[in-house]
Amino acid sequence: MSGEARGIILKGVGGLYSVYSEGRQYECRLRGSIRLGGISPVTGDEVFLSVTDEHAGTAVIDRVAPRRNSLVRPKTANVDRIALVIAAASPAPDLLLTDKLLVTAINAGVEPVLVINKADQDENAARGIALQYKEAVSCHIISASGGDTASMAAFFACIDGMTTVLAGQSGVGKSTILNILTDGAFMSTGSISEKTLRGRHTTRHAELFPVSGKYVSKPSFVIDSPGFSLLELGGMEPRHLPGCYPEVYNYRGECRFQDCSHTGEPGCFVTGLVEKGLFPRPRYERYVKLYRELEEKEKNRYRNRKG
Ligand SMILES: Nc1nc2c(ncn2[C@@H]2O[C@H](COP(=O)(O)OP(=O)(O)OP(=O)(O)O)[C@@H](O)[C@H]2O)c(=O)[nH]1
Ligand SMILES: [Mg+2]
Ligand SMILES: [Zn+2]
Repeated sequence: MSGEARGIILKGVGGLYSVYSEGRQYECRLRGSIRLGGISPVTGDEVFLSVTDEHAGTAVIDRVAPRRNSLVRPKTANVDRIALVIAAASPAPDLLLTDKLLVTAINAGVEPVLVINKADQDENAARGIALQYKEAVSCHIISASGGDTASMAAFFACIDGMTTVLAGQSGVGKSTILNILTDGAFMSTGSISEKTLRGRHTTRHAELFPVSGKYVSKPSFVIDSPGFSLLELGGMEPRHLPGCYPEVYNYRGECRFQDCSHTGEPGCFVTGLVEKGLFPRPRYERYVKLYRELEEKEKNRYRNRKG
């Protein structure tokens, strides 16, 4: 290979990037100029590289191609889908975190799917969660450790031909899902996870894997990512929140006030839906909570600017 080649970042750890390009993997560093420019490539980024040693498989990343989209958490770029994975019962599902992840996905233009894993723990709880999100996102109830099922096949069919990032709390089964999709090829290498003191494997870095085999018919990629339990909605303005709730923006224009925040104004169509039991109350209450949080943050930003 000579001149500049195109590749995709599989993972980046401590300034060293693994890049897949033209059928092989290169270990790369960044050219100083990008480092200085403040752009740090992330998993899923398309990059241009110059090979420094073909035999050793080393190269330098010259620049990062413009991104189609990017997510702050998990830190990735150019993904088609984000699969938000939660467990039916354990670890206890954090639905506020799930809501925030949905908001960030929709805001970034990435299509979310909700995967409720570990249905074997509590099938009823899984169904109850799915009901809350019925109008918000497509939902799959699976049991990754329970083998081949129709629901698993339905989930895999919706990520066929896509680049999908698996995201969610630690221990919900993201790596287990990746492992099924890759026939165990990656888990066994131990490269993606580390054993914790309690003997569990926990993922340390976002890493992209090609997927092929019986579950997908087209070239597909999956990014496994470390679990997390905290997420900030960043500098989002409260007025942008309704646009990130399908069950709210599907009814835009129906409220008495055009700029209705749907948090208690008179003549609000959305709260009417809640009263009639058509918008699940717990999800609506979390919406109001997030709205108030964003309002508070906006006030603080304003105060800081003034002071
Ligand atoms: N009961 C049950 N356990 C499961 C299921 N899927 C995965 N597990 C178990 O849940 C534990 C955690 O699974 P992982 O795949 O490592 O979870 P993870 O989301 O990758 O966790 P992090 O890497 O820490 O973010 C493992 O012991 C799995 O065997 C399931 O469907 N049912
Ligand atoms: Mg993992
Ligand atoms: Zn309203």
